[in-house]
This record gives sequence, structure tokens and C-alpha cells, in this order.
Amino acid sequence: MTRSELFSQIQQKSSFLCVGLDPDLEKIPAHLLSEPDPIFAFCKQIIEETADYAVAYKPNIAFFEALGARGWETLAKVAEIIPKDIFTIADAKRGDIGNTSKLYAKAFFESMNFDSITVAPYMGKDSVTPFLEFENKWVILLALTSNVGSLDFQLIEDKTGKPLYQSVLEKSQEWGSPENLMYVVGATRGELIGEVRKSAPEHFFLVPGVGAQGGSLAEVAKYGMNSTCGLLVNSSRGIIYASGEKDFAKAARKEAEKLQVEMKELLERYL
Ligand code: NUP
Repeated sequence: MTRSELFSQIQQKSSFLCVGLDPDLEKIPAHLLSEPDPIFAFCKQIIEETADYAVAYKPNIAFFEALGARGWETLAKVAEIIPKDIFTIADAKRGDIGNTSKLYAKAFFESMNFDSITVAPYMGKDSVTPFLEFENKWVILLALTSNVGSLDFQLIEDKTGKPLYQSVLEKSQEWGSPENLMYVVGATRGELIGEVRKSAPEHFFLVPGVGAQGGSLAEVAKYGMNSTCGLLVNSSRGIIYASGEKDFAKAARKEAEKLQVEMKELLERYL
């Protein structure tokens, strides 16, 4: 999917919501456990009920990998039922020597046809560029993550006072463009999102951390929105586990709708 296709979807739906698919057998409603593939049944109903409000879906690969070979089959089935006009993100946080990254890229872009994959920048240029060689596919590079541990490395300053995440932003813009490179910026980072925006004015940001991790959607929009929105805001647990009962998909729909209504107002305010 191209950047302009993504932006037109955002405008059409008045939404920049990414629904995170983090399905856990211990958390999904008990009645689904008798299904032949409980995780697929869960994701299918979540997708059906939230598709009106979502411009992206982000399966987190760990939740599928944890189930072994069967989990990979489920992931492939889930990727196939996501409506074709909706952006898909494989949250896999890959990155290795070039030779290996190329195969990670094939796995997610060719075998499973995801639009994008999250990639860790730690191994540098040759670990990231193999993912950028696929037409209309995207790298979403970890820049400033939402977790507490982001303090350990990402905010360390060099001799000139520049934090490491800023070096990641600057360097990686030599490898990709706003047409094939996005950044992960955590919603829990408040006004620092504004600092990231200054260094990457055109790029889309994938912003996890609203909902269960407590980040504020209003702050994300205030500091992060650009003239083509530039934001995909993810919520996983806040949507998919809104109810643990038979009404879970309807409850997820309601949560997604709530976020979309707020996003519509924010788009009207800032765009
Ligand atoms: O910085 C990041 N923070 C984060 O939570 C980068 C991520 N990819 N994530 C992922 O987003 C996390 O692994 C999970 O899949 C999702 C957030 O889930 P939730 O807190 O909305 O339930």
C-alpha cells in the first residue's frame, strides 16, 4: 500500500486507528476454546466487528509463534481475512545480517503478504535495507518505544547531547523515505513525540501505548500529527479484551468506535 492510499483511507474513515491483534489463549472468552482454531475464531470476529473503524491491523507475531507450527498457520489465515484496503503490520521486530533480513522480509512480505513489518535498528544499515527493497512494502523502525526499558538505551545522549533515538531517526532517513519507512513512537512518551516529529516531519509513526499502557490519544495527536495525519495509533488489549464474555466482539467494536470518534475530532482540529 502506498502512503497516499493510506492517507485516503484515513480521510474516508476519519480514523487513524490500528487494532492490535495480541490473542492469548488464556484471555480469550472460554466459549471459543471448543472451536477447531480458537485464536482464528477470536481474531475473525474482532476483525469483522472493528473493520469499519480501523485503517490498520497489527498482529503481534509472538502471540502466534507461541503456539508453534499451528500458530503460524493461524497467522497466515488471519492475514488473509483482513480486508485488502486495510494496512497490515507484522509486529515481529526483526533485523539481522543482510542475508538473513532478506529472508525475514520474504517471510512476511511474500509468504504472508503483509504491507509492513516492525524492525529493530540496532544492527544498522545492512540489517534494515533488505526490507526496503520490496515495492509498496514498509519498514516500521523502532525509534522511541513505549516501555520503561526504552530509557536504558534510547534516551542515552552522545557527547553532543543527542539522544540515541535521534541518531536512529537521522541515520535511517538515509536508507528509506516517507514512502517506505515509518517509525515506532510510544504514546507514553508525551511531548517527546514532538521532538521525533521535528526530526521526521513527513514520516508516518506507528504509536502503540494508548489504552492498557496509559498513553493519551489527545497528546499523541497534538504533538505528532502532520499534514497527512502521519499517525497510526494502536490499541490491542484495550479493544480485543474489552469483554471476556460472548459479547467480546461487540464490546471490541464499541471501544474501536470510541477511539474513532475521538480521532475524527482530532483530525478536524489538526489536519
Ligand atoms: O514500543 C512499543 N510498544 C508496544 O507496546 C512497540 C510495540 N510494537 N508495542 C506493541 O504494541 C506491543 O508488543 C503490543 O503488541 C502492542 C501494545 O499493546 P497494548 O498495550 O495496546 O495491549
